[in-house]
Amino acid sequence: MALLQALRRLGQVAPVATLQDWPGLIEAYRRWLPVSAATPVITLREGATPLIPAPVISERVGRGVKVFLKYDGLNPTGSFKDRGMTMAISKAKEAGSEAVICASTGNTSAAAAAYARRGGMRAFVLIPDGYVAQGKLAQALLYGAEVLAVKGNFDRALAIVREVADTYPVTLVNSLNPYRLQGQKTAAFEVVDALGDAPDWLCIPVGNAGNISAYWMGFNEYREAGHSRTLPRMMGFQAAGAAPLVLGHTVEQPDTIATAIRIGNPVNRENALKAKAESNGDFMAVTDAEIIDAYKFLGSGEGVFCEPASAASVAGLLKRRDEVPAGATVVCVLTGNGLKDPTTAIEHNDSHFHTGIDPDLATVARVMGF
Ligand code: AN7
Repeated sequence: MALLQALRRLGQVAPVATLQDWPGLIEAYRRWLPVSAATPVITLREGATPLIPAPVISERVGRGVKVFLKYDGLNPTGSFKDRGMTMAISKAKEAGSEAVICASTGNTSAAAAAYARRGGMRAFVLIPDGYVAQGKLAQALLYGAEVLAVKGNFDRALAIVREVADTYPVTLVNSLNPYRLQGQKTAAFEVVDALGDAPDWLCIPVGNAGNISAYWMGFNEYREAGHSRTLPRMMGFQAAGAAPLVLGHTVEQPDTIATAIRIGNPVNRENALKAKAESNGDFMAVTDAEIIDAYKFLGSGEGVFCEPASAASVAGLLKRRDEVPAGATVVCVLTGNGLKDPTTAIEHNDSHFHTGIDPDLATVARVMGF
């Protein structure tokens, strides 16, 4: 850093922002957020994630459509949940809370644990026993959460958590907590800041429907302030086995390989329906096979490793590619990092994995095809 600063003073290096200059999203977007001088900002420098051009997916959609990936898997705990959690935990700390609780399909628990511990608070997380990807469980444990694996799905765990937070001195940090969506709306700000306007379509995976609601809030606030001229169509994609917003009713036994969105009774249903109606958007289901195809294509075609739930946004775009206007700009939100779920990656890929190779040149060259 010192060398870089010296070179800059000499005019040898352009004064571009470095990641070290990024203060985290609360400071970066302070005037858009319900914080004050009295709010202790608990941050891991989340946000400022890259908007990555996706030339191979763009080619597949065709007709001059430009596709970008909002890679929120590069947040400090590897998912978009950090955006909401820096806000929820900072506000809980401001209110004097000593413990937080959430139900989670995995990513919320990792983010809640990291931010709560950083804020000196206890974190209780309820997860559906056996249905949380390995990396997420590892994170919650390593960050020092108290993990309760319940014999039921996410919806059941959330119902219990709501009652606990109503009864005991613990702050709920699921997306029912309004500060979560406030933090998450900053992703829409970043997309507009990067593109110079809103995209034509925003494709996003939908589980509990907090993120689609937060993006819609962010796009609207930015447009009202004159930072963009337009608003995107909000295109929400659910896994076929967990698609309450597509079916129009709660799913009692949600089931999908994309465990992050294995949710049958989304709490932000009304906000999501509003986003859909106001944006002339749509909800659609994508099958597990379509999710896995998009997941593999993102990795081997674009060099981007996301978790299965995130790939639902790209699976959905590919499914509806004929409806995208020629020359349109599309942003697909990649909500979580692929490293969260190594098991699915190892089980679902088209690579050649040669095992038990004798350690000599002749064998290696032969296996390589020389
Ligand atoms: C990677 O962690 O609900 O529609 O408990 O982890 O805002 O719920 C995760 C959700 C998409 C869906 N992609 O977002 C949890 C949890 C990933 C996710 C979603 C989740 P919402």
